[in-house]
Amino acid sequence: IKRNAEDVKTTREVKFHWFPKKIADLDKCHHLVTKFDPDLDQDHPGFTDPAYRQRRKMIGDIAFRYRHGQLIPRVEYTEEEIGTWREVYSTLRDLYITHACSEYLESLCLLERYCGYSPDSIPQLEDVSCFIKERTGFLLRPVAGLLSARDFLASLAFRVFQCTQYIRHASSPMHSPEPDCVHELLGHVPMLADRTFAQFSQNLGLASLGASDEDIEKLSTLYWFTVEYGLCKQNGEVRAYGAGLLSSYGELVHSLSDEPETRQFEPEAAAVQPYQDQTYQPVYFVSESFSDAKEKFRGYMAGIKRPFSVKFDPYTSSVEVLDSP
Ligand code: HBI
Ligand code: FE
Repeated sequence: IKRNAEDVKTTREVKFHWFPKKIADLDKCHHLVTKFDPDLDQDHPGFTDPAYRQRRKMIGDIAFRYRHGQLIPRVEYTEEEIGTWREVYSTLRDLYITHACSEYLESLCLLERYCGYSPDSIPQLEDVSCFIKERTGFLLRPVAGLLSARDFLASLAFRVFQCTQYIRHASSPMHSPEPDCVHELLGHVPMLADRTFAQFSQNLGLASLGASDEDIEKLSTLYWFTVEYGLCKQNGEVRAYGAGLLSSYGELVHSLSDEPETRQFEPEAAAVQPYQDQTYQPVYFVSESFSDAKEKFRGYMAGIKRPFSVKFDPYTSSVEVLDSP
């Protein structure tokens, strides 16, 4: 039987969290977490810089006004902002050759050739969104800061990646406590242009729709150890594919040194592994390949209980909610 999720209440009164059913519903998935916000986090490099905070707010307002289907407004970045981008880009670019996985390197070359990626300008979200749409169907939409895990994961179900548009503080080009456009554009975007990785990301998102708070916590931890800090094997070597690694010089070097512990990727273990959001990870999970990670996740998913199942309809970019058999 097909029905609206609002109607899904059995005699046992199974309740579950609201979730978006169609891509335009993502306009309602905008709940921010203030943990690393420069207005509140005293350790944020921009905390004592009112001009930075105002600029970040101005760029964030674009995201608050944005509605699905609109063009993403362009930002005219300042010389100082472009300087920050240039410094990170040129430093990381050299390291990618030896540290990034082949899927990442391939996409980055395409982004450089066809999408204006270079040390000299910060790519515009609208242009990048058009590019990855053609590769994997993923779209970008602007977001004003760190989003709640539930809202963030829900957008992945619709092949939408919520992307910050402001850049980190100039005093700290190699690190940002919160996501910024360097992290999104250099960390996430090249991977979202890979078909298998895109499918894996969407599956994580679909698993999150209407999930319990405990399951959201597990999926978000899984996301952390794969999409953000994942390593994978390639031609007998270990390479990085996680966006948190590919956008941080220090941790990218650390992750492939012999300092941290590495374990074979198992979703059951990665979903409950305690993680670090203040310093480098002491443990990383290594996947055999993206297909292998995707298959293992499929197995893990089968164990997540929901009183319904969801099916994505790519023609309408909406989810059908179905009774569990
Ligand atoms: N919000 N803007 C933004 N960018 C992210 O990468 C992000 C997020 N919220 C949560 C999140 N990532 C993950 O750590 C998981 O909790 C899903
Ligand atoms: Fe991220």
